[in-house]
Amino acid sequence: MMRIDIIAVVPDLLASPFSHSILKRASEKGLLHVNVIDLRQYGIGKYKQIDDYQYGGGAGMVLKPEPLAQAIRELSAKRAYDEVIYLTPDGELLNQSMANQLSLGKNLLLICGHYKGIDERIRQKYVTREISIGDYVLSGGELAAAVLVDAVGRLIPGVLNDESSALSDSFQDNLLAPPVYTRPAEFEGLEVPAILLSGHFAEIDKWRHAQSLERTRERRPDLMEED
Ligand code: 6GU
Repeated sequence: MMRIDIIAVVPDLLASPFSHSILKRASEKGLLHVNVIDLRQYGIGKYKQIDDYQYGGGAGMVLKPEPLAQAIRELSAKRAYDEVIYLTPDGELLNQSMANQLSLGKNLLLICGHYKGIDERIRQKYVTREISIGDYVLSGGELAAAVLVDAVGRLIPGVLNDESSALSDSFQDNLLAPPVYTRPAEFEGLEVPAILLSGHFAEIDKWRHAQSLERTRERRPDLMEED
């Protein structure tokens, strides 16, 4: 059983993503447990303050260190985390090999920022890893956390029905997936490639691999130069 705790500013954004499809099955099978913590419950004073103006001036609020530290300490007292991950656009870019690696862990703690981010000292003292899901800016880390949990959760052994299914994903071997077809054999004048109807499975494997290479060369040549 893998456990993922998520500290969120807008926990409602994480209400539904893990209750459908593959991640729902993962939780029903007891393979993944996702627990969302509302940072507000660690807020300071009568108004449960969690953010504040930034020193030095400038627009945008920053998440105060005390509520985050309190939440992280309380959670860390209950279990040891493999990683404390801060979701941030200036983090390491998420890719399939990171997802593979994270899926081997037991407990993960994810921290979602908001506004201008979190006080730098939380990053220094508590965060072990910083991850971005792409070169664009989201309003908060929650949707990025949902993406990370989906990418990691489906890789937990036993989650996918057909164990080989993750192996044929795009990126699993740094190649994009080949095109796929289902019935009918002819649709709006377009036919399914004859090789797929041939029953020659060795030939079909070769065709698919060639299609993967061609697609990757055309669309993502950068993948072919990696590692
Ligand atoms: Cl992890 N957070 C936010 N706020 N924006 C992002 C991101 C994360 N990754 C890409 N854009």
